[in-house]
Amino acid sequence: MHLYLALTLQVLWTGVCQAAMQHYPATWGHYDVCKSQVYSDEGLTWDYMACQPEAADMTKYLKVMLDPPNITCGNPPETYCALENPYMCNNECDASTEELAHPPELMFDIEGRNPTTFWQSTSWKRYPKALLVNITLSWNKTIELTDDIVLTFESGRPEQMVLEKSLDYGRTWQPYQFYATDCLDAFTMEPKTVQDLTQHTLLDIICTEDYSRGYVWKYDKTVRFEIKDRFALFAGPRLHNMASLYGQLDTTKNLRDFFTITDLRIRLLRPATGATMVDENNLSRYFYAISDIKVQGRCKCNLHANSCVFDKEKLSCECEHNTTGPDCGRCKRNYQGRAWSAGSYLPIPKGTANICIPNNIGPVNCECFGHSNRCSYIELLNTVICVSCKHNTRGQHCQLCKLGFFRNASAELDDENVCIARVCDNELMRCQNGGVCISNVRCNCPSAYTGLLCEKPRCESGLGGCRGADSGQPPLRPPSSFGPLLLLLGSALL
Ligand SMILES: [Ca+2]
Repeated sequence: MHLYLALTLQVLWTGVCQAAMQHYPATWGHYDVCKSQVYSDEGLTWDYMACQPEAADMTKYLKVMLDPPNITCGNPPETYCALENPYMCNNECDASTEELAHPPELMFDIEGRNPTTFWQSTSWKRYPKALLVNITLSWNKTIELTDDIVLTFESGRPEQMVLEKSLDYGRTWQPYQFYATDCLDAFTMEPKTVQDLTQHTLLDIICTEDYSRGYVWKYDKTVRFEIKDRFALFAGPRLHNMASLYGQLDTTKNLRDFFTITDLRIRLLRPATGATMVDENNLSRYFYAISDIKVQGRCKCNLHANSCVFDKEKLSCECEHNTTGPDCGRCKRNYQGRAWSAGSYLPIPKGTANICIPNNIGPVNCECFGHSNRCSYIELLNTVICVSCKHNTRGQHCQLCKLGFFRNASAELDDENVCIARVCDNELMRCQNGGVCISNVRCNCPSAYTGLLCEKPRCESGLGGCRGADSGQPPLRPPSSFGPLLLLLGSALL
């Protein structure tokens, strides 16, 4: 029997997390512990489990870059007009005055203040030349998105924009979603919404008019990339079946990659104009302003770490399972006894850790005769043992029977019935009244006795030995070795 000490360890782990950097309330359950100590037949050992860091606010760890670099307003100072009222031009931007400056970091500060703080671009002075701005968010680390990306625009939402992602630190880019008041006109794409997607089309890149159409900026300022709606295609409407999503993520690399990024790029292509015609006489009405960007995610550690540290401006996983690298993406030196592989989400709730094992262990022998599919590496003994042997088995390879169970001589080692609770045993003389134990399964009783252990006298007419069985009294029990003799004697006397 294994005694799990996971709870104690979790407490210890929490301490480690806090010391390292971050610890967030568990929201997704499971996978928060990489290993726990277990008592097995071989003594105190480690049991390894797939694990991952908690989801967190990832905007704390990014670098933001604007292109063109001088696109932020205020140098030289400018005066802006309200989009809905060209005669209301009291909005000043001056980079040299803190209260009037709108630098990029104001997209990531804590909101809730009044008035809101925001980044703002220069105005559309060079109309009709397009007012283009790229905002690049870089983590220098692969992260997995866990919630919607939400951009909050302080003036109108852009009439055209593209959200892009990179998986290779900004070398190559792919679109995530197109946004336009008119998708056909802007990108020659049919307008769609996330609700049009199915499990089969989840990876399709769509153009949506949901976040651009209609001039209602006062009420709706957000532009979203809907992560949770996409998750829900597998996990159900309230994400109640994450196991199903995890199962898909385990087996479908494209799906995993879809939610994985190292960088995001917001390409602003055309600001809100509020009307069909751009007012060329008052271009100070047209600009971009973003007050908040939300990116929730977690460090990608390939299910080999449950914490991630931010040190020297860089995120990296605190790798377990003898793995290493910023994403725990390879085996440590001297632990390359088998090919690296990511931990697996399945089976729920523990997943399979797929730990790296030492070089000198020889061929990996997670051989458990079909009584377990999980092995644990014991560093002290430099050996791999089966964990959680089923079918009443135990031992390094589940090759022994648990206490109280006996080897079924008629079954092979990989038979589910290899260990059975037993009836008898010749050494302990458990068969009574001279019975003989046959293959530990049954007692071969002398003719005058019956019962599992030959404990009952046989109640045949003319035999007086089972008197008590009829009267409800306990039968008279002669000493077992004399039983047959006395019975013979009794019958001779009658
Ligand atoms: Ca802000």
